[in-house]
Amino acid sequence: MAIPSYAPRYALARTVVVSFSLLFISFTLLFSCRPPFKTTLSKFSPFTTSQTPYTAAIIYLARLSHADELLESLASVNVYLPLRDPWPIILFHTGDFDDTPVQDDFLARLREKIGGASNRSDWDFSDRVEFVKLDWELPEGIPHTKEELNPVSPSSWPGYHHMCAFYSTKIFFNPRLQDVTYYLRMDTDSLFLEPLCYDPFEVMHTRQRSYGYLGVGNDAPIVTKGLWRFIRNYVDSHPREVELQLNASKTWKWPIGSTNGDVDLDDLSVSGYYNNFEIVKLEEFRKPEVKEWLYHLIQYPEGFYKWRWGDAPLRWVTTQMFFNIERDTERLCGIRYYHPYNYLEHCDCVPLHP
Ligand SMILES: Nc1nc2c(ncn2[C@@H]2O[C@H](COP(=O)(O)OP(=O)(O)OP(=O)(O)O)[C@@H](O)[C@H]2O)c(=O)[nH]1
Ligand SMILES: [Mg+2]
Repeated sequence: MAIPSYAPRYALARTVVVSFSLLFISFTLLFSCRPPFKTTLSKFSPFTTSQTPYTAAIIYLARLSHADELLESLASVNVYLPLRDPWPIILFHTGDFDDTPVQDDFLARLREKIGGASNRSDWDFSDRVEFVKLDWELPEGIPHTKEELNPVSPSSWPGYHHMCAFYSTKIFFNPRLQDVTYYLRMDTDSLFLEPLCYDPFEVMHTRQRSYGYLGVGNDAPIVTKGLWRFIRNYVDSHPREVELQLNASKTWKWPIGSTNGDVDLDDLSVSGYYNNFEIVKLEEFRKPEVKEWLYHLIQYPEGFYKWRWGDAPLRWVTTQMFFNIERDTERLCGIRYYHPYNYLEHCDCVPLHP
């Protein structure tokens, strides 16, 4: 008779054990497969930005006379730059690549150099190359001969000066880049030396950066004459938009001794990014306050065409004036890169999603 008397208690115990087991399994499944809501948000929110669409391009300012070094540089892009998508490679030029036979010959040489299709893309690397012509004209308001203008760097006048004006200001408004989110600039004498362990566009996009760079140097006072005063005047006339930002910046330094006249500003160099490699989020440089500054620069053509103000210091000044350097800029580590006269401190390559 023990059996009947124990049966209900056993059934009760079994129900309790089964219920607890089911409850335990449900909780285990719930928490192991789907983390709590808060965890889900914090764990995945950094990547949600990389889900928003973006477009990118690799750009060069090219010269037929430097075709050999350009081919070397392109070959290094093909081999060492891992990109999520086969973004276009835009070769801006000023007419020397305009004829179809010239373009065809260059592309044939490129194919010969890199040996056919890239191993990372369905597209042949050379199919991604585009030629885009720029019309460079000397601006109004300055003499159009070297003798009258007397530039500080006559041997490179006017080509190099056009280049500085182009990369400092006009590039952001070039029609071909209108729908491009990020460009990566290379110069014909820029080279990647080893494979990179991440896609730099993905890093910029995921971390919501506006400017990516490798290092900072400076331009000699011989080619920055008048620039410090030009900056000072602009900042003085924009106390809220620009001066506050500069004062808050940990990286911006006004020249010491300049306010009491102890130092001649024209004897002082201006810092500059080594922007022969850079990644730019174009829309950030098209904001009204940045545009106003860039327009102010264009309105003073002597800056570029007589004093040869460079795009490197002007990129530094522009980002300092309008960006929060810690939040908006990215030092892109781990890129083994060569460009003449640049001394880059190495920092390790860390994959974006280790
Ligand atoms: N079409 C064209 N391109 C130019 C001219 N001058 C420079 N460039 C290009 O602009 C980019 C920067 O020029 P670089 O001469 O390399 O300038 P840099 O790096 O400041 O100077 P270096 O230290 O001599 O390399 C390169 O891709 C050049 O090919 C020019 O007169 N015409
Ligand atoms: Mg160069």
